[in-house]
Amino acid sequence: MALLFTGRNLLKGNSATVLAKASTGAVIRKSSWWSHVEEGPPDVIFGVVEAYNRDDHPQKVNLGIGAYRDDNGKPWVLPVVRKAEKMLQEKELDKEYAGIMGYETFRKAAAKLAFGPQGDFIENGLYTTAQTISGTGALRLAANYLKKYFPYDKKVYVPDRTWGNHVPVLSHAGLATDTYKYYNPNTCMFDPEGAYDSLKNLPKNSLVLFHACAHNPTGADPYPEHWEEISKICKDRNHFIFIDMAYQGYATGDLNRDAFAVRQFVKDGHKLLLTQSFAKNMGLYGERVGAMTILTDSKEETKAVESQVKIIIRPMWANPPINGARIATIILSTKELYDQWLVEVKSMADRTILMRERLHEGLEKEGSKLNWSHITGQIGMFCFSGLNEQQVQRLRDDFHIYMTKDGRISIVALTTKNVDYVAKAIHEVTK
Ligand code: IK2
Repeated sequence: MALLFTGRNLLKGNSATVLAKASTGAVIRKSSWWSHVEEGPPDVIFGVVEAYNRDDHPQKVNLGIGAYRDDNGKPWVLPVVRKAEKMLQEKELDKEYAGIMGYETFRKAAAKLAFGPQGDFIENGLYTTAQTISGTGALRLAANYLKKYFPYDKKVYVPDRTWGNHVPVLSHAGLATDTYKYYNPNTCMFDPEGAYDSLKNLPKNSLVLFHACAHNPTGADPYPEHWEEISKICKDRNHFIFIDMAYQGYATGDLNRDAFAVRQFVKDGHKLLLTQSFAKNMGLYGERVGAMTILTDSKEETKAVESQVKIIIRPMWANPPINGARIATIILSTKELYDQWLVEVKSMADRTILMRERLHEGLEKEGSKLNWSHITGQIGMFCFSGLNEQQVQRLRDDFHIYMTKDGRISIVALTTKNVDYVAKAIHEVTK
């Protein structure tokens, strides 16, 4: 087709679109459809991984991503997961779609795991659980549901310091966000008085997001007595509890202890919304296994809520992935596998706690005069070290040690082989 170029710029700057005229006289676009798209910043967490991968120094250490590593620094597939996979393979299951809400057995098992003895409402049908695309999918589904149906101000109060993806997930669904006081930068621990005060001063009927355990990024968890007080304040103010549990079992090594907050809220009569992830506690990261649960007041309400959850899921991912959910289900519902899983979850938590101790000892051995007690005082996969941006940059430039620039250390990336090197480097940049 002969083209007569007019060379006319339709838009200015780097959004130039040159129009061309075909011999028929019709005006067509000549330049790319996407010349106006500007490159965005890298993801704060995955961006660290990319920078680490580009570094070829033999002693490099990646303390950025929150994914468990064994003492050789290698990803660890839980032996119970391997066993479950073998059992599933022998069943020669089909690859049909799961229902929109996912597998019935998985949904019930996930809810039972979270609520334990506080889960009477499960047998009474006063809840609905959707199988989701891991914890992120659960959060996104929750956000879309709350945006549509939360009856009061559609603003989510998140802890001041929260997982870097919380606000993007919530705001992509159209929810406003704000913060409540959570972390004390002086002690590097949870700030109970600040949190109580903040929660008391939120408008009544606020929508409040909590991390159930192993707070990301701070590793600073409320103690049981703090949760009791938080629950009471939220009840008095009629706040809605939106609780994200991405690390059940991973914090203390005990699935029940880690679910304390969730169960305390239920015990106190909160009809909450819960998101769950099996990425960390079963090591099913890439399998994307998660759940979202909403508690209801009646079976009629359950029916209505579930129907609307389905309506939200259908145009998002239609049906959840089946493989990981089958693995999780067989582990949760087979005694032998479940018992093995408990031991393996605990071993991950124990190695994490040990690495905290070793890092702390290493800094003491180096002769650091700073107070590093928060390294062992915090819990879970991450330590919020208190290192500032310049120190983080020096660790990267001088020692090839990578972490997010807020100073978050993924403790599970430490091993008996690299922990002393990391301690020495941290001491050097904080002298
Ligand atoms: N909620 C919280 C609090 C999380 O920490 C995560 C996982 N984050 O892990 C990556 C990192 O911070 O390095 C999630 C939800 C959701 O995780 P997923 O979608 O993998 O289940």
